[in-house]
Amino acid sequence: MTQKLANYIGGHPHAPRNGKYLDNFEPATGKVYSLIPDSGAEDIELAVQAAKTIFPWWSARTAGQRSEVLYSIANKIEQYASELAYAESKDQGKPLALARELEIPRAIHNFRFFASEILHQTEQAVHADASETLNYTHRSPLGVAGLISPWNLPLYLLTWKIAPAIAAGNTVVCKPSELTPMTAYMLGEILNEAGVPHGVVNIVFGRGATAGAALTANPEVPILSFTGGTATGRSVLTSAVPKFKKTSLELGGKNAAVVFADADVAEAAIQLVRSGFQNQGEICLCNSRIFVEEKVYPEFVEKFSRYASLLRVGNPEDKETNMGPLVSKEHKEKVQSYIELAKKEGGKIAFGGDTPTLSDYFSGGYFLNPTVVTDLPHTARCMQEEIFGPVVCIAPFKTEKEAIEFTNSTEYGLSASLWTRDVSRAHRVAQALQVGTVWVNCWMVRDLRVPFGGMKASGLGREGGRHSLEFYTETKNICVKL
Ligand code: TXE
Repeated sequence: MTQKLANYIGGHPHAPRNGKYLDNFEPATGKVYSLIPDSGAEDIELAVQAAKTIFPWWSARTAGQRSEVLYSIANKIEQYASELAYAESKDQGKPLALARELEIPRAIHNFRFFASEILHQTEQAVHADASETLNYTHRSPLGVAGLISPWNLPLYLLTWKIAPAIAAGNTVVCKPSELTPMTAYMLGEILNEAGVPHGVVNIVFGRGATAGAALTANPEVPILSFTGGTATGRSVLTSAVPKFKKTSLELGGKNAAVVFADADVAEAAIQLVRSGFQNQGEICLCNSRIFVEEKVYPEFVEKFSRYASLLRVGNPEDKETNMGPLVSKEHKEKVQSYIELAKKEGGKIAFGGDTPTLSDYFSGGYFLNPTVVTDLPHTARCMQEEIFGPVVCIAPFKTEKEAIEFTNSTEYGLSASLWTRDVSRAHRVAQALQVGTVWVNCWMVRDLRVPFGGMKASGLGREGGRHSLEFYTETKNICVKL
């Protein structure tokens, strides 16, 4: 009997009102292994009402009381970490080891971080001249927050939204990606075991165009936090604008790495193979373009291609596996179409570009080998458009000015990494890059205390630390005559 998931509304499982379900495929085999609610506007409305009903009570809890609930959620996720990691790997395709090392620990950290952060919030106060008046800020939650998350890091990114939103005193309606529902479904039961009051968190499954669009349009949802593709981000913002909804968008990227000749070329190649192919290249922060100073270009391409060829593609449960399948048949076909385009654009396939040979059990899976493309101009479509898969394009540059120009040449501005031993150049180039995050001689070092988000077509707003708590609250100024 195929497992049927349910929406989690008001602390209880709910079947979709329309009785419809979507097939949920296992990426490693291509087989249907569960069914998810194909929810509509009425399911979203039910969830919004549950969240609205308890909002007055939840928002009246003290920061200390809300902090305790978040710590309890973190502890419960930790208790089920192994089951969640297995579910995540089966549902999204990422290696089980990666789910255990990255995905689940970050979900736990999200709740523990904001459980603490909420206790250290301060307001601003200003005494006017001659102390005749006192101005001070007062922050309050907005109400029901609509949280929409993508399929690549399902639990990590969903909890990155839930934790600050409820810490700040809001209640939430979540719409996870229909491609990877499993860990969000398990989260519902975990929240009940953690003692989260019913209605504070609600989770509705379904497609973006129906359930997602109903959530962004719902008049009783004044704040939206969205993570996903840039095109979808435009639809979300279009829906939010007429009602002036406070909106945070974390969108796509086409992140570049810049390797100068004075860098540790071998170390840069090792780190950039991780950065290009981790989670099958399905992390918005992956470096999918690498610009290398001409002097060391041949050496870098040789090392990078060799290291990429050592990656093990296969069974996500195998602890030796470095890359599992892509998330869906459609996504694999999209990535393959870009590999064909790269060849048409004059690129050379330095490694990969094909599918691995695996046992019959995985014959229906969405596997692709890591692919390295060289010699494309920075203006090529494969160098400009987000592929969001295991495809990395490498090209040479002559000057620092050219490296900056190439990096800034796309519509995106999410992140970049710089590899050089010249400290002044590191700071100078980092400040010239039009991206929200720059890593120097490292990648994906995340600290929740700093602002996170993209520029240009990569997003709107910043979340992280106090930036998240500011986003999930309204700030008023009160002026009192003394
Ligand atoms: O996005 P989609 P995906 C980006 C990544 C890639 C994409 C992958 O770069 O481009 O996300 O995720 C719902 N109204 N980032 O393919 O299709 C949909 O159901 C309301 C960037 O999932 O945009 C899903 O739940 N909702 C990021 C969610 O939106 C709608 C980190 C995302 O779906 C909707 C991770 C609609 N009209 C991935 N249409 C970052 N910058 O941090 C779809 N959805």
